[in-house]
Amino acid sequence: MKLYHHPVSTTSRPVMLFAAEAGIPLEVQIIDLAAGEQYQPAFSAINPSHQVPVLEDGDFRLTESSAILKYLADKHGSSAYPSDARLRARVNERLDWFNTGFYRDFCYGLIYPQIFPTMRRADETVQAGTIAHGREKALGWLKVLDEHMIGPKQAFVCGDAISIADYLGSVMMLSGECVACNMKAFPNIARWMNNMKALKNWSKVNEVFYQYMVEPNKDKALTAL
Ligand SMILES: N[C@@H](CCC(=O)N[C@@H](CS)C(=O)NCC(=O)O)C(=O)O
Repeated sequence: MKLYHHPVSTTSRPVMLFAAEAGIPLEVQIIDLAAGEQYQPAFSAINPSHQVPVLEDGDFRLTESSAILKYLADKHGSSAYPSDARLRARVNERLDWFNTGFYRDFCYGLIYPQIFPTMRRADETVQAGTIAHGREKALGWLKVLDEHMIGPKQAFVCGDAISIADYLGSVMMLSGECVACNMKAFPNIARWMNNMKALKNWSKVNEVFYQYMVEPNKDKALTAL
């Protein structure tokens, strides 16, 4: 199987991490997003949405990080995507929760407009409003995640067993380090993130993210939580 990805991409790293942890061999091809390779004809033919990740399994092509995680987990009979209907529905619920409101407000609202020049709003008032709105909404989502989804007892977002929702959600959560988010107010999230950071392949998969997204921003006065 082949994965088109980018080592910094928030939606590619969960797939890379899960595949590495589950021992799923992937041939990988980096699409240089910074150089606009996703808009070149060769990749546009692979994904007309111009986004990574994309998985190819023979003549079967699949986009969307959540769909790819489910497919890989199913294909390998991984316990990270249980077959029991209710357990699976819970994992799907968490995946959708991370991928919609949380990702939109935490990453695209609070963080990305501050660290990606292309996502910065041209008008300063609009920029400030976008960040303030994203921050306020993200605080609400984080409270739900901390108190209701993880809570004081669970190790992971669906219970004590790791699931593919943890892979997707933790990589999104890690984006908070770009603006130096302090997780003191969210002790259960902090504990969960430590569980994820203890995975054997965590550091290797997130190495380039730290190099290109955390390091260059660390001395800037950015809005965090
Ligand atoms: N919903 C998609 C989102 C994928 C996505 O946003 N990919 C970004 C990188 S994190 C991308 O390829 N961006 C390139 C572009 O939009 O130009 C998924 O979950 O896979």
